[in-house]
Amino acid sequence: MTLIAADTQYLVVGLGVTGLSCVRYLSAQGKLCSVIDSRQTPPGLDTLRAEFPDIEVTLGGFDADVMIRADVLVMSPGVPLSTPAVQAALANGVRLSSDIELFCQAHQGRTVLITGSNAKSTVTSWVADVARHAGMSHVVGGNLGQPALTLLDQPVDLAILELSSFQLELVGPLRADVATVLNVSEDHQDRYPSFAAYQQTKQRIYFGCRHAVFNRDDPLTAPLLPSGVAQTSFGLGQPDLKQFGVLERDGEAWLARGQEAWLKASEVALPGRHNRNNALAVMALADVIGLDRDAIVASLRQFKGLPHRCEPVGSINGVQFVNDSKGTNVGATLAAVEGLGRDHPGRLILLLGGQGKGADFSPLRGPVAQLCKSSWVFGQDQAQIVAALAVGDQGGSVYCVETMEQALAGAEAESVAGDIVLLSPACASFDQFNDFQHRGDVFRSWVEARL
Ligand code: UMA
Ligand code: ADP
Repeated sequence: MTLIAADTQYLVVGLGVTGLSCVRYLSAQGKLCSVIDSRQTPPGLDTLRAEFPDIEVTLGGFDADVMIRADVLVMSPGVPLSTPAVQAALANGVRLSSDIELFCQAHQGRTVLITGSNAKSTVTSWVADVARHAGMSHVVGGNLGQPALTLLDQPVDLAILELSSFQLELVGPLRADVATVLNVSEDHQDRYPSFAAYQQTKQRIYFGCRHAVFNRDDPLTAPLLPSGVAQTSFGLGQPDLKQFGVLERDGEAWLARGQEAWLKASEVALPGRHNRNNALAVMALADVIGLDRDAIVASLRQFKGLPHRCEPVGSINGVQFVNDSKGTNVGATLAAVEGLGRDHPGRLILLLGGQGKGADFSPLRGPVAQLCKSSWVFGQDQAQIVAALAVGDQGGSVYCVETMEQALAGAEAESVAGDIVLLSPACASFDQFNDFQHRGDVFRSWVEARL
């Protein structure tokens, strides 16, 4: 427990939605706070000036002298810890905090914290759906949607937070009732000195937790915790006692807790084998937090998922079109290709490309060659992707086009009934679109115009 003096000076670093939520929270608590942002006109400035005309704001750069004068820096996730002025403040004994730490200190109910390189938003929303089925009052947010501190406005039994690695850089023990790392694969390598540093940041979610849930198929998610902290695992193999996994019964795959078969894998509403893994994570998290089995099973049968995550958007002449625009890194696209492709080998037509964020695309080569009929590559980092996919003469054709619409037209012309055209770009969208939602919306509109 850290004792905070009444005259502690908080400096909110960054004025996006997180920074504004921090100012509102700290001011409501009667704390002294000021704001700094590296931009001249950050997004929340007008609102801040209208609501808090007396708050001191430093703009246009991170001034180390201003940071050093504070007692606590409340960091926004978009500002890296490596920022020189932040490092200078740290060296001068200034403490770092974040909205997530403040939330976890203030929230009175139970907390589920969820991180991972992929599937965070899906699993977070899915656990919230189970809570809804169970009739438990809950809030959901964090990296997904509402900044954490805004969730304190409604007192509830359960808070379900999605946390990014950025939000985990700055936190002390979060004391979650249940915490999980769903999976770890390469992402945000522009922010971290190494993959190990990124993976270790994800591990911080487990600090001080009462119960850790991890993916036993992905060793990087296993908690490095003192013995005595309860742990539950999920994975696609047969589960041990009280663990979550898949059982074979009469030739059918069942999702199970130990030897208790809860429902047939084929009954899960979300398509794709990767969503079996996500369903098992949801079962484990919801069970550990005390939500009842009937509510869990009802949600698994009905939850339709979020837009832009392997979302079926329509069929044209028996060809299904699937929008996975949120597949913005190699790990996500691998999951989508294997998740949908294993049940339809040779029927996938993959559309990918955009800004590759310096990623290594070579892990896609084997699965794409094995499972995809062809790949249509567009966007800024087309050359790197094509170089990674088009090696040797195994697998389907790889086509280069300029735009996603050209890729769609080519894929439609090539497809026959029973095929699946999958947009899962493995890249950020900003070279040709506003964001991943815009890219997914363009994909969907193209399909809908032909229905
Ligand atoms: N920035 C500056 N100078 C500053 C402060 C910020 O240039 O002084 C820039 C950052 O580099 C960043 C942008 O402003 O590009 C936004 O940063 P921020 O920390 O102000 O962000 P918020 O608006 O508070 O939104 C953040 C999350 N954004 C980031 O982590 C970059 C949102 O996640 C999150 O929904 C929100 O808090 C509420 O919790 C977005 C995101 O892209 C969706 N997350 C990444 C991801 O999912 O991969 C991690
Ligand atoms: P996040 O919030 O972590 O970005 P989302 O739920 O938004 O996660 O899903 C992002 C992408 O992750 C999806 O488009 C899908 O391709 C991929 N994905 C879904 N489930 C998994 C999984 N179990 N492992 C890896 N990738 C996955």
